[in-house]
Amino acid sequence: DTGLLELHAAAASLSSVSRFSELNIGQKLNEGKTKQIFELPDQPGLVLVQSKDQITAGNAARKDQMEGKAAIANKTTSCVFKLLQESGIKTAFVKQHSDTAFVAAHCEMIPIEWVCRRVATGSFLKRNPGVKEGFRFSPLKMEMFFKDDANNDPQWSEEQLLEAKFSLAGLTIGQCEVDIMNRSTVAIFEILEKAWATQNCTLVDMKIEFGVNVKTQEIVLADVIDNDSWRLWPAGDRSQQKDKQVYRDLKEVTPEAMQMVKRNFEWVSERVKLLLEPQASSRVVVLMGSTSDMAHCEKIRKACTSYGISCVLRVTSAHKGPDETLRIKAEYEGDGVPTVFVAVAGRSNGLGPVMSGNTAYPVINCPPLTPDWGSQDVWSSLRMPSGLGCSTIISPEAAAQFAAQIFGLTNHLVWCKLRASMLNTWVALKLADKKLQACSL
Ligand SMILES: Nc1ncnc2c1ncn2[C@@H]1O[C@H](COP(=O)(O)OP(=O)(O)O)[C@@H](O)[C@H]1O
Ligand SMILES: *[C@@H]1O[C@H](CO)[C@@H](O)[C@H](O)[C@H]1NC(C)=O
Ligand SMILES: *[C@@H]1O[C@H](CO)[C@@H](O)[C@H](O)[C@H]1NC(C)=O
Ligand SMILES: *[C@@H]1O[C@H](CO)[C@@H](O)[C@H](O)[C@H]1NC(C)=O
Ligand SMILES: CC(=O)N[C@H]1CO[C@H](CO)[C@@H](O)[C@@H]1O
Ligand SMILES: [Mg+2]
Repeated sequence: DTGLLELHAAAASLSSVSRFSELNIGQKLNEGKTKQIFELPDQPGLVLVQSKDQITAGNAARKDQMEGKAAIANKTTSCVFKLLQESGIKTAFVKQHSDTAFVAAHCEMIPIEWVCRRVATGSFLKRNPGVKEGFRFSPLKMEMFFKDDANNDPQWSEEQLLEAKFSLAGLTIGQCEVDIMNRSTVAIFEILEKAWATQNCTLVDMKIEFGVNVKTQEIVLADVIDNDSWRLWPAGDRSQQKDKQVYRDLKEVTPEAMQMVKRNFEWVSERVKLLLEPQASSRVVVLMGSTSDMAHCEKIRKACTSYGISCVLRVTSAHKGPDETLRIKAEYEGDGVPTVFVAVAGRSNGLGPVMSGNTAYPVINCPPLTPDWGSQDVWSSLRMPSGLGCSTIISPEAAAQFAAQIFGLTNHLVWCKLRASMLNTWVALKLADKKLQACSL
């Protein structure tokens, strides 16, 4: 019976905490339907997020214990947060602590569930009669719900959120903060959607929560992303759904049915690990005409590394050693690793055009232009004989970014970094403007 099961779960989570006893766990700060939050006295600004072995639907009207659910949720959350973190999204997640708990930045939570949808299903259909299941939203459909169990989490408009004037960790939630959360939700969805696509799985919709980091006052993705947070349809097929809907749809909660739900959860938590694995290799080969261009090339390499792309530097001159240039080209064409060549040649750039005329791989000219002759020299990278498709990018960082965009078409990890970087740039502009406005008042 449930009482006994709850006891069981409590014992299980206790033992998993004690096995990792190096952490000094302080008092309980908060407890909700699915997790408990503990203070960490030795690590100010951080908390322990402990999952409970309990599954709820219809706002806890249905409550069943599912042994092992906490562990599965933990694995899902830590993999998803790792993917987002490595992509460059700001999250509260710090590190895994045990099977069922992780360490996170202490946040004051903004009591809003942000929902993002690619495909219409579930409650959206009820609230929007006439829309058929499967309708695709491009751009993504955003909704928000005020976390208020007593009133069944009512849908809110942006205006309602603004008028609520929430103040958390000293930050008032105004237009700037709402815009940041809205934009971040879209970026997070797109990153997870791209990652799940590698597993032939459609991310149908997702709900997330943000918190204000009490130390930095930054808005970060917090709480968890686990099975309860999204709908996943393998091969875009609803009948194969691998999410909590399986549980909501159960007619009767039998042990067999709970086993099926658990197997489904396990299916996700097994696959979620694969989201972190590169599905394609990527390599940039920088060819420089002379080592005097080394500093320029190092900038390209550094930027490639930030996208997780390996980068090789070689010295060769198409004018003085064309046989060597073509031999080096063949070396990188021959091993099957997808490659983008970047040609760095000052004065007259023969290197990029010769490469471009002799390989089907993309070639980017990135000439190191000097103030004296730069405006003349650049034409040797721009004005090409017919039949050549090389591009020219002056900034070394931008050349690496363009290579990343090429690889991002097939390498989701690279794409995710580009997407997060776009969001972070947008947020930085927004915050700079907010700060300037505040100063001029
Ligand atoms: N990093 C964090 N810092 C502080 N509180 C958090 C953090 N992550 C989650 N919480 C809060 O912990 C509480 C328990 O979570 P949960 O069981 O999901 O509650 P609920 O049933 O309200 O969704 C919630 O109030 C949640 O917002
Ligand atoms: C999020 O932003 C979009 C685009 O600006 C806007 O149309 C939408 O209403 C916003 N959604 C919410 C829930 O604030
Ligand atoms: C993906 O799903 C489609 C549609 O069901 C299927 O035909 C295809 O074989 C699947 N591909 C992989 C790699 O599983
Ligand atoms: C959770 O994910 C698993 C895969 O681990 C999936 O099989 C299951 O259906 C999901 N459960 C819920 C309730 O979403
Ligand atoms: C029981 C279980 O699966 N625990 C996992 C929680 O998540 C971390 C990080 O992915 C894993 O290392 C644990 O094995
Ligand atoms: Mg919750």
